[in-house]
Amino acid sequence: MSITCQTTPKKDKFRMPGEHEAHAEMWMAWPERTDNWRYGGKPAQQVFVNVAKAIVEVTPVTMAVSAAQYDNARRMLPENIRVVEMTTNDSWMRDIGPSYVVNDQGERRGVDWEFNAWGGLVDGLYFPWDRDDQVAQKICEINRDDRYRAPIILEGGSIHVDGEGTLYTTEECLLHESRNPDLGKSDIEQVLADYLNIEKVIWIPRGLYNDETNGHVDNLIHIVRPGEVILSWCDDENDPQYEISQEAWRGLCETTDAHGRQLKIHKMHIPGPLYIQDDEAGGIDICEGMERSAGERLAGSYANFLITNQRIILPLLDPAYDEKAKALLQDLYPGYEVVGVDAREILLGGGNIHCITQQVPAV
Ligand code: KQY
Repeated sequence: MSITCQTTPKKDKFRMPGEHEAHAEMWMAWPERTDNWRYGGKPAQQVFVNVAKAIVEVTPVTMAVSAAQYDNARRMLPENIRVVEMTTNDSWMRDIGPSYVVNDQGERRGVDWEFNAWGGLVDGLYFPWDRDDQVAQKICEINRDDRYRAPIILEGGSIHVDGEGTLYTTEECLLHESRNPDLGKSDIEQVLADYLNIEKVIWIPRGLYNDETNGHVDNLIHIVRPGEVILSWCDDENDPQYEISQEAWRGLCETTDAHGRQLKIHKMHIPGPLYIQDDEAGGIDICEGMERSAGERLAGSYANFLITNQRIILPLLDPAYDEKAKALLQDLYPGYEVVGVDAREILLGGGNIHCITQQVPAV
């Protein structure tokens, strides 16, 4: 049974744990949307398999798959990955799955945000998005977890929490006219405090350059541990990312977290710059919302990695920077295993490994 709670996590003393805390399970969704993934999602499906395999060695994985793709996915995925039939509009589980909260009594509940495909009718990426909006509820039902339906439009990739009261986000996304135009900064902070039980929001002005999500924070930074973050960096003054990273750096240097800690910031150079190549622009259906032409700048970032049960799944995106990114993570996470997965195909769909996964915390 899964009850829809009429209270809030804060009232009920639930909090959202940090990604570095223990996970019971990981959810993903199978790519097949022909206007987002080239060649009917066939190349992307293989990469999703690779990501799932890298995760399942440390955390059980469930893949949500359409009826049409069930046989194919079941055949492509190893038997230790659970495949469940579920209708979705696309495959960005970070954004459509529940943000889980936990309490000190070992209970877990899902927070189910409203979803409008990154901007609804203003600048959303596709229409309709109703099946995606149902995914968090369906996962809570399958997991027998109670659920809160939160009263704002929000995607999981637009927030990072440290589990100790601090939430990071970008103004570009959460204050965008296409999300919650009737709410101001303090209204949004109040909803985040009520539904995730955080005490402080750190607002970063902008997300990664040319990110079609309106600047999701999970493409710009990652929390290493409370009080410590990785920031996507760019040394080239002529690259538009340069000023975005400088601005984020200045803001993060000047602020403190919910515990009054000054932040330790680690710079992680972005790959590339990366662009859609001629041969990568073929095999994809036309769509009004998503720009997939040759020459389009890709929002590539190593910060879009996933932490799960002492393992880091790192997107490999550029031989010129991959090893440096891996070495930095190895250094920052002693005792963790850093596993790289070639992730360009996910990037061509507009996101990366963090965006296609959603953890269920262990309780
Ligand atoms: O960054 C994410 N969390 C999702 C990216 C969505 C891209 C849709 N084409």
